[in-house]
Amino acid sequence: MRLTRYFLPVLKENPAEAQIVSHRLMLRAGMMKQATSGIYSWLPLGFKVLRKLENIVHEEQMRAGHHPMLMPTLQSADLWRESGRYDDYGQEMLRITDRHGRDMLYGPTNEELITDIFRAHVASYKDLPLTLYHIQWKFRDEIRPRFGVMRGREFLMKDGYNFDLTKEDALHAYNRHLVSYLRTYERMGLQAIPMRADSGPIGGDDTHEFLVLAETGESEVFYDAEITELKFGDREIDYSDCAQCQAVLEEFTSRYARTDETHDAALFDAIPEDRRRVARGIEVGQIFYFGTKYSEPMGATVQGPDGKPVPVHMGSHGIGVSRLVGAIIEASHDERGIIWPEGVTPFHVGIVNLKVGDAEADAASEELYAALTAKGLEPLYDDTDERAGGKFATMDLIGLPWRITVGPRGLKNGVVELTSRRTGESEELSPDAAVDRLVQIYAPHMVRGL
Ligand code: 5CA
Repeated sequence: MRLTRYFLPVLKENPAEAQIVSHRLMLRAGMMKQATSGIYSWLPLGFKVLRKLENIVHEEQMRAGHHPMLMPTLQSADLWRESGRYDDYGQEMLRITDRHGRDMLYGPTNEELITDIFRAHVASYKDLPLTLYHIQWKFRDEIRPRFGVMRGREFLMKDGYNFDLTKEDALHAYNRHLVSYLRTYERMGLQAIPMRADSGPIGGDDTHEFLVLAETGESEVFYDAEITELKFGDREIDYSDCAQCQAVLEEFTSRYARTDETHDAALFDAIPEDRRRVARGIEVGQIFYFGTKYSEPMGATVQGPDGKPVPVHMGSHGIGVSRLVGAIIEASHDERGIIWPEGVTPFHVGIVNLKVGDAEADAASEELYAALTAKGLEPLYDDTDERAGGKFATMDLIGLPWRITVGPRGLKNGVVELTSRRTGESEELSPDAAVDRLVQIYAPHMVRGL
């Protein structure tokens, strides 16, 4: 992409309405614009990040054996009357009446809709286990939408639903989700800690929230400092192996880590004092096992091995995809702007041409652009005639992890400059070597998605 052709409406001033850094930086970097309270338009740069996150989620869900699909945003109230949640959900649910006077709603979550699909098409235990998921916009009429995409009213969620014959099988699905979520967040450059939580309107007793530690987080969290040393890394996992998944769950949840909703002071105080931490966190996901809470009232049964109908055991599993954009920025920025982790950056590298109009600098920039593109990388080429300082400030603000600076002086010696946004360190090397280096850096981060 060439900056002269792109739509990147960066703001010079800090928008007054933004109270936290991610909100401020998303507005300043031209990633989004508020449409109305808690509802945002995603501008091209923000949309690219959102799609990157979706693609990582898809890859990790499919790796775990879960099937992508797409359900609508609008649902009929009838299904929610069957589960008994239509009245329970209260004012957070946006209720709509169509022209025929039928009650509709904008889905805040999809347990009912997916259970309806399941009961229509699955009749035998032989078709289990089954996990279906989608990434779709949700609406919750939050009483206090705030912090930009962090607490929106309309927001993008990955929600997955497992159907199993027994509680044991459903708990394996729970564990599988926990493992796949650990991998997902790490690929996004985040440490998200599973914490025992409260299940709220979704229901059930088994539930973990995934929290990214950040001062601006809305949840108060209590944990054993040892937990922050755990890393999933690139270890192999066989998702069909119950013992392996269970071992990961135990590894990542055996130390104390709870949100304020389930905090137990006595258990917490049993941890050695120097390891006790009280902090704040951003909830970027939650997994639930709720047994037959929906399958029973909605008649989602399968024929068991003995020929008798049994209600299926279910769970649901959510990732706050749009919230993650904010969470990543909260976890990775400095006073100059965003610092995207390689796995989610909207462009892989910025090319800054210091002297647009200079034949050699133009040619070298164009060649770099073509070479990077040929290797499957996406450069953002600043081909504007702004002064160098302004170009650097924009690149720093939008946070691409790498920048190549092309100028007549370096080109005389056959070099360009490769700069890391994170460390600020620069290195002079030939354009070819710069391309090779970037190919190497990004090899583990290439995302295909669906
Ligand atoms: N049906 C279940 C799992 S699919 C469910 O709805 N879970 S949830 O309520 O925990 O939501 C899943 C994730 O969506 C949360 O962990 C959070 O990251 C994100 N989320 C929830 N509410 C909002 C909101 N108002 N704005 C942005 N993200 C939100």
